[in-house]
Amino acid sequence: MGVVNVTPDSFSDGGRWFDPADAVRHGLELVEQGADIVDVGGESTRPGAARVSLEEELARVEPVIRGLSRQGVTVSVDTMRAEVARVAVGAGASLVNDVSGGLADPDMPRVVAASGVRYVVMHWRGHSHTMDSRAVYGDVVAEVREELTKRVASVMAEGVAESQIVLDPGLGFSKNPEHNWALLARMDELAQLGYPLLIGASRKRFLGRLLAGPDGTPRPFSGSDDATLAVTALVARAGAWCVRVHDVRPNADAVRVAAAVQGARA
Ligand code: PMM
Repeated sequence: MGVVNVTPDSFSDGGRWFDPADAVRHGLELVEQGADIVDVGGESTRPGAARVSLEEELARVEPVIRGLSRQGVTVSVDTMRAEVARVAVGAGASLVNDVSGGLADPDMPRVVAASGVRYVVMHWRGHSHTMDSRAVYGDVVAEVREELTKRVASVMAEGVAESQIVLDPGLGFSKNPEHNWALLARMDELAQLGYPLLIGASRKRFLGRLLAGPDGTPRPFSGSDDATLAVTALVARAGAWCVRVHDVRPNADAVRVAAAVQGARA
């Protein structure tokens, strides 16, 4: 999954694809580089980010989703809003990527259920301005598992089918670096829930912290693409269904390597 953030302020690629025509062009480039899905988002989820209005979010994503879908691209919409998901599916999106797992907008599960598209339920504990203060766990993997299980039960009670659901531990969302590493190390325990897993590590702060210089200054996100690639290789080998990344070509190659290694076991 390649990322197109149609925002002026996203953590890692904010402002670069803010014009719809540029965003569509970038999405097509990502497909050319090996993306199976292009994830289009109009609201930044970086820590501390302010929310955008519904109208603004729709104006950002709708033309890009329509433009990419028209060209045969499999499009995902990265949104917490049911109305944006509804319009996006109408414009051709075939996956709803909800970083709140249905918590931010109570109408989301019903809209997803009615649309029949795949639904990424990410582990989430609150909006950007509060999420860092909620990074408190005893056993992060057990708690993320438990909270995701509750979300699954809740969205299924609203009509979402089991076959629509993809789970995501939400790296960096109410998680500090040690939480993210534990979730990656014990991904098998998340896989035991029985749903496909999506992992979004690309250019996140915990990679920059790991790669900090001798004085402790975190490596800027632009220098963490090789570390992203290492995560991709590891999680693809461990059975992840999808990785959400900004720099598609090397990550698509890593996924193919992991598939070849897995295939050679048979
Ligand atoms: N991370 C971001 C945005 N959307 N969606 C899913 N499913 N999983 C993630 O980890 C995720 C996401 C934030 O990343 P960006 O602002 O750098 O694109």
